[in-house]
Amino acid sequence: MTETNKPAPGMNRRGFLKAGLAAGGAAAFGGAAFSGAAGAGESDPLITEVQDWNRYLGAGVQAAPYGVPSAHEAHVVRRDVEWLTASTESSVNFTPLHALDGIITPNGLCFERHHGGVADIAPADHRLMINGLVDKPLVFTMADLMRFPRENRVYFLECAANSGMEWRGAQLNGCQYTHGMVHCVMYTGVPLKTLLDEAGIKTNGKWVLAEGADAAGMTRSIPMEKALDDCLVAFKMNGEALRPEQGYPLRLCVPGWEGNMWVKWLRRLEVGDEPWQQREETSKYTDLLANGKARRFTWVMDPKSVITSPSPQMPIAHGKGPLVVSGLAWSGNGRIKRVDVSIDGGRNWTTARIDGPSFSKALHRFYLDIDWDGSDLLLQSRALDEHGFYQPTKNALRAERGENSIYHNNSIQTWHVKEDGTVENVEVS
Ligand SMILES: Nc1nc2c(c(=O)[nH]1)N[C@H]1C(S)=C(S)[C@@H](COP(=O)(O)O)O[C@H]1N2
Ligand SMILES: [Mo]
Repeated sequence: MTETNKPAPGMNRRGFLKAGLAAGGAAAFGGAAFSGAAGAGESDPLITEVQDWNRYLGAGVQAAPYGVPSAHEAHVVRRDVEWLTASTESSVNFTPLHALDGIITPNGLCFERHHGGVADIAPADHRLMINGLVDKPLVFTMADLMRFPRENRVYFLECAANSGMEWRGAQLNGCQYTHGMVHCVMYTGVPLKTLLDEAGIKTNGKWVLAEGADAAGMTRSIPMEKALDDCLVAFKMNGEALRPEQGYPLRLCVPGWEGNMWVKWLRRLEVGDEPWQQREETSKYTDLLANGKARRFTWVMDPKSVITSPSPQMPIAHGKGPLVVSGLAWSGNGRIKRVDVSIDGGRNWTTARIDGPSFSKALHRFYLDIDWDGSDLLLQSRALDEHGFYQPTKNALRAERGENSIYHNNSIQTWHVKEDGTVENVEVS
């Protein structure tokens, strides 16, 4: 141990690790760690020579009136898979989960799923109509909506087709592609119940049809129980106006339920006595079973998790020694109670540490801090929610649902970490 990485009097272990890091303190981790910086005795020009950013003034305030990420983060972007869809207007791109931390998705990185492109609507031109089985049909302007009591809530949104390409076997090399049809933001909006109460639901009003103003005219039937429970008519995400891609100026939040129901550019809510059997709840977003019958109205997104780092786009670059294994877990039923991580393909499991806020129907961040010995790993995670529902293996899921499905794949994902630190998507079930 060199003089510099000896703990100062009163310094805790955490402070000691930090001090060791600053000094390139390999000693603290048996020599293998922190090989990026020059070792003791060598001189590091990044320390000994004055750098440009230290010599010259930087950009002034207002250089970027709406800030953008550092140019060094330019690789952290949404990405699409060209062969997946015939056009970009009815398509999807994916959240770069591998490069993010915590539980909130930055607005510019939330995956997009459109069926008819992004509608461009001036707030002054937007209307929300409530009609059907109500005492008093109503039309709200955005200005009207701003006068109702509002709430802030953090929710994940997952497309039912997330991980759909992985049903039959490992396909896409990166959690951005296998699991990136999920995002989690704080919404500000008016509870749907408040608006429905304003119109007055007739006693035979049992369903609500939500309709979008985009070229796709997305329409979905929502049972009244859910509409009156926790649905939100949102106009803000992470504090600022919804992004155009996310439904500006108004979208419906249907917490814990499949993303397709979260109608963007929300323009109409019709109250009815039965579901409307729209395209998106019959021909699409149903689950074709092995016997040829399809499950319908499979709304809740079951417990799921994925290790975001290491992962194919986030290989281990530092060799053996301390390794932060990190990932995300979520459940449409409520909070995540526990996440287990396996490094040997599901034979042995260790409970991971959940860090950060634990909100119902929101992403949860977990960590497992291990000492990697440099050997092959088969990394898996499995989530358990507060209602006792477990994330299944792929085989368990296929035994129940067959091989025809696309939607609602919440099975356990495996990453093969190789000795050189590269990572590949494999199936171990
Ligand atoms: N009006 C409208 N709403 C929509 C869609 C759409 O194409 N049009 N796509 C749905 C689907 S399939 C999903 S998964 C989510 C995606 O939301 P996002 O683009 O904010 O990620 O929006 C849903 N709401
Ligand atoms: Mo979706």
